[in-house]
Amino acid sequence: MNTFGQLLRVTTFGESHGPAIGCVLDGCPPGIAIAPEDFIHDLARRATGKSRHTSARHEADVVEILSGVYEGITTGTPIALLIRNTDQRSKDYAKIAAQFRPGHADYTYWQKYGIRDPRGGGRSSARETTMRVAAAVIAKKWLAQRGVRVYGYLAQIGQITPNALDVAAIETNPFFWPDAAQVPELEAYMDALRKSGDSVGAKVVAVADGVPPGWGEPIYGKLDGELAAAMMSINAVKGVEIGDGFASVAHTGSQHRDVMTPEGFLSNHAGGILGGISSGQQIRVSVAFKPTSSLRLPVQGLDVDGNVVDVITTGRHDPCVGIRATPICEAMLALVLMDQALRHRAQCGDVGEVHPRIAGNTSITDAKR
Ligand code: EPS
Repeated sequence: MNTFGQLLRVTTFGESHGPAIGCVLDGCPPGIAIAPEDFIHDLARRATGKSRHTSARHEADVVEILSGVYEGITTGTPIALLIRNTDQRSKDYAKIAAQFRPGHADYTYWQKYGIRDPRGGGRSSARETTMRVAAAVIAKKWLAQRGVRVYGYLAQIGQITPNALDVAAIETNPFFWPDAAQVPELEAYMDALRKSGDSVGAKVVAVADGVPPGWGEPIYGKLDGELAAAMMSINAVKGVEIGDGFASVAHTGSQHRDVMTPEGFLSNHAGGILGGISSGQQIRVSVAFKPTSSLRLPVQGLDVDGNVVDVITTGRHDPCVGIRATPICEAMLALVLMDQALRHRAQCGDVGEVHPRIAGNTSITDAKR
């Protein structure tokens, strides 16, 4: 399955070392201004080779708009985007072409299909996430026109957590870290980790401000359910939480409920979603990334014939895939929100329109925002 979404349908294609990667965004409304330059900022935020803390592969990630845009405006027809791969080094994968990297999708792809493209991980490579970010540039633009702002930050690397949540700091460092004072500590940690040849996990938080109440379809199209599936579809993701997530287990009901006042909600344990529908509060999704499985540290493993072998991965791998994942989580949040907004509009009327049975405007947001 390489497609997700209902009214806004995203299909991606391509392999890490194939000639190109691409996507088709179907169902996008007409009238959105889109130029090739619009993709540059977010694609660069996600790209490899931007700091010593990520993979050294250098891809230009130039977007070609193949269809769906006329004179710089979306026409309502399928939008096809293409990015040519230019910096593949497939010989790095020659040794492991017939081996399974422990912790990697090599093994399950082989078991399922009996064939796999081993070059750069083929379809299982994080290279594919480029196209999600590209597609979401359009979604973010559409959402912004409706007052919705999507952003994210890194909330943990290994054992290190932010001491502060300073939104202004996020884009000032290569980690998307919300506390600038901790950047030297992160750099020292990542330098030592990279030299050791090991990798580490991370947590990303993606948020959306300005989402009106009403987006999300109970029961099988819940906003939180679709966000969980969308985040889980990102490479290396092992956990997703909405709002307080697993911490809610230790709460009592009286602690956890978000009290409503005429001035707004007094807390946001729910992460902006009640019963699968947006409440008008900030949407907050946390995403757990496992440590990169491609390591140059040798490990005992198996080859495709069942022989015990020493597996050593060469190539240009990220010591922490989570570092580049903030724009990817933002992208999935934006694409799911836009799809849900279009579905809400289809069933209930215009975005932001108040249902006629609702007396006055009772919608409230976070009191403390
Ligand atoms: C990746 C392995 C590396 C990364 C790649 C993701 O590929 P290669 O060995 O070919 O350099 O560079 O990331 C990207 C190219 C990208 O654009 O994100 C993997 O195994 O997931």
